[in-house]
Amino acid sequence: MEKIQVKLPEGKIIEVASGQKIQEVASSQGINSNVIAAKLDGAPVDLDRALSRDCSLDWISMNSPEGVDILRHSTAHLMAQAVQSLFPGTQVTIGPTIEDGFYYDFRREKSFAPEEIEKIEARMRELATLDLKVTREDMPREKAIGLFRGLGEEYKVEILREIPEETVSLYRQGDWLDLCRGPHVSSTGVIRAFKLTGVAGAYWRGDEKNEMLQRIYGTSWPTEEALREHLRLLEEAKKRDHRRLGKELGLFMVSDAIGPGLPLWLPKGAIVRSILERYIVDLERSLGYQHVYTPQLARVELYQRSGHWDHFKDNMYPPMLFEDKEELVLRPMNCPHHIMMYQHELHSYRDLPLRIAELGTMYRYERSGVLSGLSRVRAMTLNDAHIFCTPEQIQSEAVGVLRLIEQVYRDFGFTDYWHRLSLRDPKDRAKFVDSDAMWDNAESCLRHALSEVGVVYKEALGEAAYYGPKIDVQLNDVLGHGETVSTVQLDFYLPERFGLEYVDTDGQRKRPVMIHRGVVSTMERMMAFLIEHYAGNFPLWLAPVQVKVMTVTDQQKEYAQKVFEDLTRGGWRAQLDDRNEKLGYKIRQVQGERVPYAVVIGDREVRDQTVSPRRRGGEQLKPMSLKEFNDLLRLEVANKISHQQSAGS
Ligand code: TSB
Ligand code: ZN
Repeated sequence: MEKIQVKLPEGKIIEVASGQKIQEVASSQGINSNVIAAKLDGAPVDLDRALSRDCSLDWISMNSPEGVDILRHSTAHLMAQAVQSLFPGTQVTIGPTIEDGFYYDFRREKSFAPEEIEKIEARMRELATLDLKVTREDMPREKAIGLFRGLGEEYKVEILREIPEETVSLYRQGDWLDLCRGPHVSSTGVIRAFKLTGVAGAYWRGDEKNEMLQRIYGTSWPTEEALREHLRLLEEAKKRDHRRLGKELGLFMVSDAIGPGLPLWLPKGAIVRSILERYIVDLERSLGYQHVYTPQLARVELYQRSGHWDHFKDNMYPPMLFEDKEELVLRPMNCPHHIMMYQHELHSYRDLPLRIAELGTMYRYERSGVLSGLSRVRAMTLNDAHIFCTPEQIQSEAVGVLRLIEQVYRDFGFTDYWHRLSLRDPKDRAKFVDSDAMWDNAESCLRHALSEVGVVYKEALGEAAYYGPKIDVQLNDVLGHGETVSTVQLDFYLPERFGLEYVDTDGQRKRPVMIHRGVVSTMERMMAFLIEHYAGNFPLWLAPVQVKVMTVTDQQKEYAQKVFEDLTRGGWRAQLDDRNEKLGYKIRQVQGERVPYAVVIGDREVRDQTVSPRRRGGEQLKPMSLKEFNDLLRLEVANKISHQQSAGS
């Protein structure tokens, strides 16, 4: 029998008979049961694959990101099998994996009722218990088209028609089969810990002109414990969801009449935003930033010159033509406006670094599918700044921004974040401007800045801005998914495009460098994040309403009114609840509104001219004078203290 050589992950080379399956190699090597697929010369394949030539093997464990993805993909198949066995006539379309799970879109007139979802899940468990073998079969495309047509699967036929390859692969388990590239688990018994998590309508190919399909979402994990923990976090994320809390707490709204991605800030949300804005503007001014105002429109030529038109057009609203000659666009970024301001006068090295900052409102055309509450919108205001500096100043300026970010995160109490060095994809010459030397230089400057601050970072190819590499600070949400909040971007390109100059010490004209940076991100994204981070329990310094004064009975109305007025005059955001309602009811309401302090005025407080504050979490403080209460509030604001969250939330 012919022998072949197989190189194992640790470098060991073994000889096996040609035709041996990877599964057999794995067992002979005592590989543990968490391995659910393998890499054959780097390409992921099923364990059932037979080896026919010298090769190298690598194991894919269920606990690795790649492995869990395969597991989820196989679980999507299991779900489709269950659906088709329970509801004959339902057609399958596509069923990809997504972050933390998978979905499958089905063609069925009716949407799936909750009882039906339960049934599907139960059927999946039965099919998993049967431990059906999952096998792959390669087939000429034409034959596969005939096969699926015979099964009445029109969508698969349509998909197959668009596949360029002459041979396609099918996966079978029991009497069910699907068109799929794989790889998959070797048998359905491997799938143990899963749950169906939701249903939604979805258009075929995501196009609203097409028919509506029924999408079922699910999740799948290597162990029961991992599944349980994920479901717990999902619950927590749901409770904190800024779209739900934003509505419940009256912070912001979206209106269909205005349009998706164009949020409206309600009075309470507007208070939080204005505090946020004042906070960052004051901090930046103290660090030498100069805040400016510039318009949200500009001639389209400005963005042609900056390169946005070539590299960022997909995210820009089309120009508006006025009087047949003047074409204006809504700006997608603020940089060109600040560049014009820099060019307004001749600068010398003494002016640098020049830090031009703005709460700059800008507009981006984001596809409707990616819009989400406040965290991804189409109209937004960025805590933006462009630092114009000499090449020698790059590192200290970048370090300064990284330190500012750390300070801001400390003030907000953010601890779960990480740095990402976002680099271009050198193969993508369209998305990123084309100059190897420039990119290499900029990249090394950012690495130096990161190492000076001493932060560890991950690198991400293809995540750079078109004009240069950046350091993005990713804040994790409850589910551990990071989203870019702060960013520090190094740019040699725009100064070149606009021919920027400064006069150096030797009298020579030189080219400055630009650092684009955002610290608190857009007000929109930051607000979304803050709501979820605090679960709606804003610390005192940010809370839209800080103190609610409430009476027990009408007897205390007069004194309560005085306390309320004193607090308001003292600059506190206070409300008065002197309605003739039960105290328990009023307290429940103030807890629901997540107001940090409730001040209940009873007969004793009237008699002693005191207040008895009660913290959001339920902690009752001793009676104190109004002055003492003021001092306590002032200290809490000064230290940006965040007390525990309310008991019931
Ligand atoms: C920092 N020109 C630079 C600026 O000078 C710039 O615009 N960079 S950006 O494109 O990365 O955007 C800055 C930040 O805005 C991002 O890091 C992100 O936090 C936030 N942001 C981007 N797009 C959106 C959006 N659609 N909705 C909400 N916030 C967004
Ligand atoms: Zn910029």
